[in-house]
Amino acid sequence: MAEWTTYFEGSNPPEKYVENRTRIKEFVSRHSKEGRRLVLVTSGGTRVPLESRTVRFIDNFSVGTRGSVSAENFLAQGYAVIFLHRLNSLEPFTRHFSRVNFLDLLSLTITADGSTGVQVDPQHTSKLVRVMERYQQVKETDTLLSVSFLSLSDYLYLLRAAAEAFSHIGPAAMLYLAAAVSDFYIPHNELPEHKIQSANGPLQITMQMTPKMLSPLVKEWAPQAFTVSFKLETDTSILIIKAKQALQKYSHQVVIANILETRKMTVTIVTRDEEEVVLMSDSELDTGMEIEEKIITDLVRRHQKFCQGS
Ligand code: 9Z3
Repeated sequence: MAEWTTYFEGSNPPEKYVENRTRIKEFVSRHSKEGRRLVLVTSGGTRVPLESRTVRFIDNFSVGTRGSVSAENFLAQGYAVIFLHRLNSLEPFTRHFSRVNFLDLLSLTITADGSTGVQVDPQHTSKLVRVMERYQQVKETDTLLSVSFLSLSDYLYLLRAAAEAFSHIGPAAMLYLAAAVSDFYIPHNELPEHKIQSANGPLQITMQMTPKMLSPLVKEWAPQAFTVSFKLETDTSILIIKAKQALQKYSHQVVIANILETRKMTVTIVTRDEEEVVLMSDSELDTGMEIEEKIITDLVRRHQKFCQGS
């Protein structure tokens, strides 16, 4: 039996799995009938529990900037977006105010008859208007479906559900896998039920390898889709080699290679035939431009070609 089948058999689906799978299917079918391209954007880090009634867990650095900014850019390019993200990580539109206390955006007003109200503080109005205009349009067209995950297994179940929903729409679907997914986990049946006791002394754990889900995703779940994965490294000397190895191993369309510390300044878009370096200049960064705008413009062009060629 394939590693990934064993993984799903040994773990439980997340809460509200059936409802979320139905929401995803309906979203895909509605937008594909309306002639829109669709993209699944995965975002944020997966949590790996150390106990089944989880007190402690292993997590990672990802905050969901890449995914949430990319989702906004896909929406701006006319895509319908399924945003599969880590609970409480950054989300499209609200991310612009994630570090702001929302009460500081408002000020109290007192009218002539003495009644009290609130209004947006003038210094924040123009930014709020810019974000609201885009958000409002997305709400009206209902082009953004947000689904959250917490643990690694939640993520993998929902990834499979979304990829399978895409299997009906062929090359019009893109998978953009920016979530930082743990390579290691402890199988459900090996987890202690209760909180691990420090009285037992130093903790030693053995973790299993997470099955590489890109393999069934490309071969079985959504074989006709345009699939983009990310390769993250901290050692520049192995980054491109690893990205190329991934392309060879899984035979999907694109790997975006990035280094932890420089990921907002530069990435390399790696395909079978070329490596394209995307670079942000200091002046672009100073104006608040984000690298995802360039990445998504490039991918939309490649996806267009892919659809025409299929
Ligand atoms: C990425 O490489 C993303 O660009 C980041 C974005 C996670 C670095 P942030 O959320 O960070 O904006 O803070 N994602 C994929 C990372 C990953 O786990 N890739 C696997 C690997 O490198 C392949 S699936 O082996």
